[in-house]
Amino acid sequence: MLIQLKTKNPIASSEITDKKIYQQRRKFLKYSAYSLSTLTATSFMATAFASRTSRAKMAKVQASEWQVAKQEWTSYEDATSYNNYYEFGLGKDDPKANSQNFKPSPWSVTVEGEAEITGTFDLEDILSYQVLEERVYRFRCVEAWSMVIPWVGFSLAALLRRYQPTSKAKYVEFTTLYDPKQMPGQKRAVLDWPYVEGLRIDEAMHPLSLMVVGMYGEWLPNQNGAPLRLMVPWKYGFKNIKGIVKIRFTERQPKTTWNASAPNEYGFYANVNPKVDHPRWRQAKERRIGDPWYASKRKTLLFNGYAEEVAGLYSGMDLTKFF
Ligand SMILES: Nc1nc2c(c(=O)[nH]1)N[C@H]1C(S)=C(S)[C@@H](COP(=O)(O)O)O[C@H]1N2
Ligand SMILES: [Mo]
Repeated sequence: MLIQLKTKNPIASSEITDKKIYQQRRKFLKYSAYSLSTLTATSFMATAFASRTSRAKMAKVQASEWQVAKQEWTSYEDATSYNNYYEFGLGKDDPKANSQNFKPSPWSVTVEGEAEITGTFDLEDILSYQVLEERVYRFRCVEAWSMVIPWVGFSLAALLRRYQPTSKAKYVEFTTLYDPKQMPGQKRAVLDWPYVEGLRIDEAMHPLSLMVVGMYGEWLPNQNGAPLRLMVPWKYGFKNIKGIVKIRFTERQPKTTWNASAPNEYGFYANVNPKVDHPRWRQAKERRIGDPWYASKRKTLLFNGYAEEVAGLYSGMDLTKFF
């Protein structure tokens, strides 16, 4: 696939760095006739997901590329059954169990705030302008577990630019659907619903920031945030808001849900940093979901391994203070 190089060292191939992503992607865009990256979202839909349940068709398109480091990816089963999505319950297996009747389509997204173009747009319309690609990213939850997941999505920057943010747009805020009938977890006040997350505009515009609509070559399962969720791979998992219905450009830093609920535990930035412990546990190591019970924990990497690409966003900031 576009995001993986065939390296001699099979371990290296498991930790797909972004330089490789860029190099490989560039190559791929030039030479490939079959990649997702050459398809618009609508044709991706049409070819791969004529039926929402069809993984097989997608697998055919990608089979050869998928072999490379497949054994290093978190299994589809783990990634879709060990979830955090409090709208569907607090247990790791609640989101899958309780989201089966959730309706991810039709879906629309409202764009508000400091932008020339605002309004409510059908997701299908949004997707018709975007090029889907697959990106294999490390994913690190603040709870000290991690996964490696092949997401399918499109550049967040490309999406945001279409609305022409004004010079006052310093931040972007994202909001999850509020619908307690469909999302039973919202009947309990465990968080201040709806779930809100946000990024500084330059973080949002960074080429690694991805709007996700699929994983493992199929549409997002409901428990993983269908039909639209964020993936910012150098930040803790809770930044990656699911079920997005609103995007708002703001001048002020958005009030984000986890930060508001426990400001000393969950920062607005939430950049993965092995040296900044959570007040209740250490962050230096992580448990990779799927590793055997006897495997030792893995070292957590600064910016989740994406420091080369993103450290510049935070030059001059005290990363222990702005956590
Ligand atoms: N709306 C919403 N988005 C959310 C959450 C949530 O509870 N509600 N949980 C977050 C957390 S803590 C994590 S670790 C990731 C989990 O994503 P996954 O289940 O796809 O692995 O989603 C994030 N996005
Ligand atoms: Mo998380």
